Amino acid sequence: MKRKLIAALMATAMVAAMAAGCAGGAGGGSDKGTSEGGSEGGSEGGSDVITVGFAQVGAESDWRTANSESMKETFSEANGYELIFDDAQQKQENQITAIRNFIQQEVDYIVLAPVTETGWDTVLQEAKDADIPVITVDRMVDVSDDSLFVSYVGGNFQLEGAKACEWLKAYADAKGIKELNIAHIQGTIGASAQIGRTEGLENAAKEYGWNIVAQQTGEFTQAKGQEVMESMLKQHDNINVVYCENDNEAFGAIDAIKAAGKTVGPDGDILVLSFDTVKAGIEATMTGEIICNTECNPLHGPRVAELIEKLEAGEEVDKIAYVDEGIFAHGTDVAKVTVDGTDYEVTEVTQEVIDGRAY
Ligand code: GYE
Repeated sequence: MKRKLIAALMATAMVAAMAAGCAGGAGGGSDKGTSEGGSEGGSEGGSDVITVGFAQVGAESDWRTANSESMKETFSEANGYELIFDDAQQKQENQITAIRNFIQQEVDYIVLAPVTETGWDTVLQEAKDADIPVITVDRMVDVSDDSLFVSYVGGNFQLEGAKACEWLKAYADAKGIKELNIAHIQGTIGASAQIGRTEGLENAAKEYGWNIVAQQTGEFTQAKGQEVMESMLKQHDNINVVYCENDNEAFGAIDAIKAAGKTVGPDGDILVLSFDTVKAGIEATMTGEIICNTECNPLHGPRVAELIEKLEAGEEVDKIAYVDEGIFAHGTDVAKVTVDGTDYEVTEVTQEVIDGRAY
């Protein structure tokens, strides 16, 4: 790919600025993006270093931390990359600014984990006009022209939601639970992970006659999950299931439930379902505090690198590359779930399972 003269000049200018004692962020940017080592160290012009601008969502959850680590580890100087990492603090406008900065810096690739799905047409057109390929990762964009991004790699959130709900249906049947009164703590509204997981629950509630007694966003954070659960418990005394759209919300919800004098788990008052299976989440699944945890794999660094390698070699890449994900539960009451004719085996969480996991 085109090695960018301006990027090299900027790197040189930045080294000069630093030598002069000006600690600083990426040139021209008003956001607080951290230039992870790369821009000062890496590209003494002329090398084959590939510059990647990564517009990350934020640092809202354990999942996100694992995801950022995976990206930083993969796009390292040692691997031949210069990574410009921008943390948007869950704000789309920050991501748009970051992308414009990446375009100015003439990066080789833009990698975008979009906070929400809509609102990307203009800035992605700017990237296209500048001839910079955009790879979307983790969450999807909803754009009128599909050529505005090269590829999507990440979870299939509709499928995740459907798997979780099929598990709940089978579990309720196995345990003879007749009535489900569900508190629904959603993710960031408009994010792919929220849209798909919510769709799964709403479809199942309609089909199986479940009551969604309350529905509110917990913004994928533990603090908000706790706050929302507290207020839902005050308003409804019949909640027997909480469907949290990620592990951190579940941690907060569990704290709120306990603080209200209620219990969680297979023999408790409330069943907690969650998504992600981060370390603390899978551990809580072993104890039953989270009864079912649908996996969402955050280790996207190597997957994006593979895409970039293919593009560098002039090869075709899949437009959508969903990651295979499992479903984990406390106990063995449900052995498998079936969605659209495909069976998914449910893994009972044991210490061995926990020890064998990569994140
Ligand atoms: O489930 C949540 C994070 O987009 C899949 O974002 C991701 C979600 C993940 O904050 O924990």
